[in-house]
Amino acid sequence: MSIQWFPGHMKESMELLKNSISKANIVLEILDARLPFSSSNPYIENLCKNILKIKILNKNDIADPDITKKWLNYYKSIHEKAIAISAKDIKESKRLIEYCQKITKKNKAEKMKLMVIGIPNTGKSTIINSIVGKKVAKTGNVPAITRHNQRMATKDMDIYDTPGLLWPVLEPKLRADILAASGAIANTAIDYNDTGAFTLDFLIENYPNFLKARYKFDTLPNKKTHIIEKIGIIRGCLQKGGIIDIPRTYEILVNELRQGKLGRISFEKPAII
Ligand SMILES: Nc1nc2c(ncn2[C@@H]2O[C@H](COP(=O)(O)OP(=O)(O)OP(=O)(O)O)[C@@H](O)[C@H]2O)c(=O)[nH]1
Ligand SMILES: [Mg+2]
Repeated sequence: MSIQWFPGHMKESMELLKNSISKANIVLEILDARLPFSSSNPYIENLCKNILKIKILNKNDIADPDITKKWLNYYKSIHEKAIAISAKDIKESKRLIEYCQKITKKNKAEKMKLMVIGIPNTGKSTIINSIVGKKVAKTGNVPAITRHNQRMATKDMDIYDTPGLLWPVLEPKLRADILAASGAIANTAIDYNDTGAFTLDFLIENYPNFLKARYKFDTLPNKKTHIIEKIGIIRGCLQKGGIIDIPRTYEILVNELRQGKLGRISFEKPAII
């Protein structure tokens, strides 16, 4: 089943962003460090052609550290400014601001005007709270928490929070599957049987030891159905008559992966390293 999610507020916000982006002297494009390519909105790339833009690989604490290093090397090789952080750590936001100051040191007199943009649920509002040092923006672990632009001012800078933006057609399917598994797409637009099956295949292929450790397998069964059934039993997903509730089990698996409970994983590597 194809996944599509482009609610009305995103269309409006994209229009608004086109008109307001010039207020910024630095755009912080907040990516999910586990999926730097898939979480980069192609429309945003186009909007920022004439503005200083920094790619922020956030949620680095739950991304595969070796792969994040490869992404940073890749961006360096194509002369794209990028930094990996974990916004929940205030020290990391300080490092981000120092990085912005270093890049713009020629215009120190000019107040920094940061526009924080990206797809849903990548941690835009969390980064702002961390920079400002108090909870000025609403956050949450589901996508589309921020619905309107919001300006925050400190003595050194203006920061604009913006709603997470996807694009009208999520293609190819692999990209939509990665976005869904990461938590960028609303639950209502996802079939957990599909997203869970994608997630399980991905883990079997790329992080089998994480699966083994988390769900206590001595060896991973060859059959995928046996793996998901055991996870279902461990997590108590049983219906009447002892039947395992597979969709519920897939949902739990996806949520545990999203929270980093299986370990630090990345969905994609740069094409050229
Ligand atoms: N592990 C981890 N979680 C993070 C990090 N930054 C943010 N989060 C979590 O990610 C979820 C989304 O954070 P938000 O700041 O609301 O994300 P957003 O990009 O503003 O989301 P929208 O407004 O919906 O577009 C929350 O549960 C945060 O606690 C991080 O660096 N590491
Ligand atoms: Mg937000």
